[in-house]
Amino acid sequence: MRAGVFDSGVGGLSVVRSLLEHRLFDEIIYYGDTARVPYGVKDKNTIIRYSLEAVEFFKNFDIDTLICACNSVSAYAIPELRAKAPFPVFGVIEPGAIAVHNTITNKDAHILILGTRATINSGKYQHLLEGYGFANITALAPSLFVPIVEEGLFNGPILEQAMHYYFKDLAQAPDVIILGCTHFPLIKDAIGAYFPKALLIHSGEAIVEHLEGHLTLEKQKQKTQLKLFATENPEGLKKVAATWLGLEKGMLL
Ligand code: DGN
Repeated sequence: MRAGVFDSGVGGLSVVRSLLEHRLFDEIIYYGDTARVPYGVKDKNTIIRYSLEAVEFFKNFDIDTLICACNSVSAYAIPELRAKAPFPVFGVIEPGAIAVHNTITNKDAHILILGTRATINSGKYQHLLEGYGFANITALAPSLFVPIVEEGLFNGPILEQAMHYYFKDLAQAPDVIILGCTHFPLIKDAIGAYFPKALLIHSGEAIVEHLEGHLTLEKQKQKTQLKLFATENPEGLKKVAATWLGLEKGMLL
């Protein structure tokens, strides 16, 4: 099976990492819109327009399914993409909310959603979680985390200060944290150390579980082959992939 993975930039590689670990696909075609990142500060219509262009890109490949790794895309564009795409399309928000629903039985648990401004303003996570009966929800858009991750500062004083800046006014420590942005799984250890009692929900792991329930997938014996495309600076994307994914020889096509 061949999957397409779409993201606004390099961040979606955090989802690819989970897909590689679980060996769900023979091949993954990754398309990062690095020329127009970030999507998280753009409005709904722009995000939909850019995402439809990604569908056109993937029509050139014989993919069996498209995974939108980007939470901002998942927040706004899934119905439009499903209407236009000749392959099944999955976003990461619904799987993330389902993962909370399946794991947490206490409806009073304090759930902290972290995402881009677009994701948080869409209210999509909040709406789904409220539908599952959760009432104690806080949604935050810690925008500075994105450039901090892109600088490779996965721990240390700058990240510590940023976490303090965003988290210091929380009235209650969270029981669950949704890492609702492609970049945040890369700083999950630091966020987990800040809130040691919280359960962290990672989009990559949540989508793997969701896909296993929705597609007929057989665990591949061979390692997944990866093809990387970017709308700007594909070499930069390959470099980040080498660091984030720990790619072995022969995996990159
Ligand atoms: N990929 C985006 C997301 O998950 O919402 C984060 C990067 C961005 O476009 N701001």
